[in-house]
Amino acid sequence: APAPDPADFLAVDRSLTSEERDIRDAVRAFADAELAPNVAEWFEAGTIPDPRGLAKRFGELGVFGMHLQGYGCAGAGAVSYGLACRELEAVDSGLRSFVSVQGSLAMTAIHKFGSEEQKQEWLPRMAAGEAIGCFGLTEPDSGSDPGSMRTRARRDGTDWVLDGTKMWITNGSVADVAVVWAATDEGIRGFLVPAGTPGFTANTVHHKLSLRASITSELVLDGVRLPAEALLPGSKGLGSPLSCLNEARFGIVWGAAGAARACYAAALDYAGTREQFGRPIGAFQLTQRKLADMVVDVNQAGLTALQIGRLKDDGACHHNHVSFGKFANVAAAQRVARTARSVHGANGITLEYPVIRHMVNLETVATYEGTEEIHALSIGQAVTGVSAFR
Ligand code: TGC
Ligand code: FAD
Repeated sequence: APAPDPADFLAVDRSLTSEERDIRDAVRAFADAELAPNVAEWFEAGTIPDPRGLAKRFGELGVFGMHLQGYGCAGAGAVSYGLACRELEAVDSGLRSFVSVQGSLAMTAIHKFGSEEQKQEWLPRMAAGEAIGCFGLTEPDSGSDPGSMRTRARRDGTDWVLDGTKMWITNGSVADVAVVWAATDEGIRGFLVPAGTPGFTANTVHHKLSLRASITSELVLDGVRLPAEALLPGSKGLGSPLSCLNEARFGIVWGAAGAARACYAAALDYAGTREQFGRPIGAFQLTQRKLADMVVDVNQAGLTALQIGRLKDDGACHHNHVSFGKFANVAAAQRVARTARSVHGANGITLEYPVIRHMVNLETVATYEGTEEIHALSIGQAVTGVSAFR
């Protein structure tokens, strides 16, 4: 048998179909050509300078809502979508987030719970990147416990009136439409709030030290009056937004494996060229131990992602499987990023190398879409049958 390939130690690529490999290669080529050369600059600037232009390019690539059927979406399998997320997050978690929020959150909410008119109005344009969506669930006082939200939607005749504040909303200030979750007399329901609706404002969050190549916003809803058609008619209860989160969390399972792979690859490269004490640092036993730890984490994360992807393609993926993957793979990526940074010495704290950018991004990735603790509790509940959330 051939010796292991350092870039794919367990030869996991053998388990992919040729269609899956084609999608992976197309996204990787796009990422190498259009994202990787610019991302450090965007991160340093603390924004994506041309989000509309980038959205169009992602639309042309076909990654927005690529796992959805119809309405201009690609209808790809779960593993294919996961591979796309892995390639994007190998460049930067903020870029995978752009795609996750558009496709897995905003488009998925419309696809699952929208009326036919809402789907026709938004999904084809969002798939093409001509319209940007955001997903407003979190509030200043309601993060891990979204059921405690204070944003309220009340009926006034046939209209709805929304009041409240959403916080930490990716792409909120550049979105054409916000999917806003609000408490009603009938439980939590989703609403489509187009940008420019009177009483609706979005303010960009500044001074982030993580996920800087991503736009994060506060959404303020002050007596926002919406017609009856703004309600997502199929949405009912907290389970509706949570079912969208499963889709985005699935992308993170793969994406974290991509960030880990990129950090390991950078460290392997650096260890082979950087010399101290007259030898490449990769020749020292302690560095080899770091490389061994990293290659194990990267490959185990890849296997975890693939298994969860295969379960999803078979219709056998429970949301606790996704919690397992998010919990395991983000922690693995954090270990790898930190170790890779140490291999780079002083160079590892600069934007010349990708490692510290991934390392600080992963602080966000461990927090959003359910913190490490929330997913630990989901797994704990799954194995004991006892909820320890409250
Ligand atoms: P609980 O009583 O357990 O559940 C309420 C209803 O929802 C059902 N359910 C789920 N359904 C689908 N998928 C899931 N993952 C589900 N988890 C629960 C549940 O069966 C129940 O249904 P029913 O019919 O019995 O009513 O609710 P709880 O209030 O105890 O909360 C459970 C908890 C803590 C797990 C949940 O609230 C949670 O996941 N908290 C974390 C919040 C979170 O992840 N926020 C993310 C915001 S979006 C974001 O971060 C975007 S980042 C950008 C990017 O993705 O790149
Ligand atoms: P809290 O819930 O206040 O948690 C604080 C700490 O307490 C954490 O360590 C947590 O694990 C712990 N904790 C809470 N409850 C328990 C418990 N029961 N047991 C043990 N420990 C517990 N949200 C959106 O809706 N849309 C977006 O597009 C979006 N994008 C984001 C982008 C960025 C850059 C960031 C940072 C966040 C984004 N979020 C978004 C919000 C994100 O989902 C929340 O930050 C996350 O759910 C955690 O909520 P919180 O920050 O309020 O922390």
